Amino acid sequence: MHLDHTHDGPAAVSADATRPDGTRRALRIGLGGPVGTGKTATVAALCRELRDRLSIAVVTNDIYTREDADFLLNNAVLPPERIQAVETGACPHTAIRDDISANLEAVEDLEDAVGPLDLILVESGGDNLTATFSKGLVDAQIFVIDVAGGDDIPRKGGPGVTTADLLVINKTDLAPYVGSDLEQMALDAKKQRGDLPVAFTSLTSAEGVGPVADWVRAQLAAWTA
Ligand SMILES: Nc1nc2c(ncn2[C@@H]2O[C@H](COP(=O)(O)OP(=O)(O)OP(=O)(O)O)[C@@H](O)[C@H]2O)c(=O)[nH]1
Ligand SMILES: [Mg+2]
Repeated sequence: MHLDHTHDGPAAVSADATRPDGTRRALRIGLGGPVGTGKTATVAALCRELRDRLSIAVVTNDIYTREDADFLLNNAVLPPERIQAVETGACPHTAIRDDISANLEAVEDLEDAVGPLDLILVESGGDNLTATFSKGLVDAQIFVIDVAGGDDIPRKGGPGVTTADLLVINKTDLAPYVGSDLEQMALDAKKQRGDLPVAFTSLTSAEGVGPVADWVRAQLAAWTA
């Protein structure tokens, strides 16, 4: 497992980095990626790892349900008032890229209701390799894939794999069972992403979400600098 630290600050520092009252708003980080790769599990683990030192809130996106928000609530990763669900009703990427109004409203509502916040995590509904967040919604984005989806996914590219500020390759514990070659995945990811960082994670292991949490802390340090 490794994390390449060559890329430090939020890729796009939005012009609207302050709230109407002049205070700095929370850093907004989006998590996207194909269905079932571990986005909600990553959000839950990040909340557990960071919540003692940071003021955090989460927005989840599901197509027809509040399944992911309910998972976070049932697992008590944050108090209920810090978790908001958006039901997209259509392909998830439309709500994070094309018409971001429902998600923007959710992040702004959270800042008003439980702010000041340091960090808002926005989880997209599971989608395909082309799904990315509008820079008007988030300041940085994480793309989560897993080893069980096939070790050729980094090679297949697409904007999530090639341009996300952090690529997470999750479920490394499953690699031996599905015949995925982690070294080849690392080489292919490097070829697609150049110096952009890649984190290999297994949320069932002791190290768990650590590399992603370190990256989030670095983003926050740059945001607040
Ligand atoms: N073995 C293993 N299972 C994992 C890991 N991370 C997540 N899972 C499991 O993978 C399944 C899907 O995880 P989720 O976090 O719900 O995935 P998701 O990307 O949020 O899924 P959608 O929101 O439906 O797209 C769950 O059963 C998790 O417990 C991991 O590192 N290793
Ligand atoms: Mg999810």
